[in-house]
Amino acid sequence: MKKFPDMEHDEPGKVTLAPGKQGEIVWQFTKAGAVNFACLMPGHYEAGMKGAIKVGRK
Ligand SMILES: [Cu+2]
Repeated sequence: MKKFPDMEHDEPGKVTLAPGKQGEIVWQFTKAGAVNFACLMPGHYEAGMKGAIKVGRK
């Protein structure tokens, strides 16, 4: 995923937090499969702020 330094995180599926703070987002998955996620702050993806979620079938 490419970086978007000026991106604002005002969408419900995204959040931007100050260091040490906590927040919450809710993602609802409607299909089975793999979902990759990552931080879009410059350099964070490269530093490992990324992950994957495996969504199983009901
Ligand atoms: Cu980050």
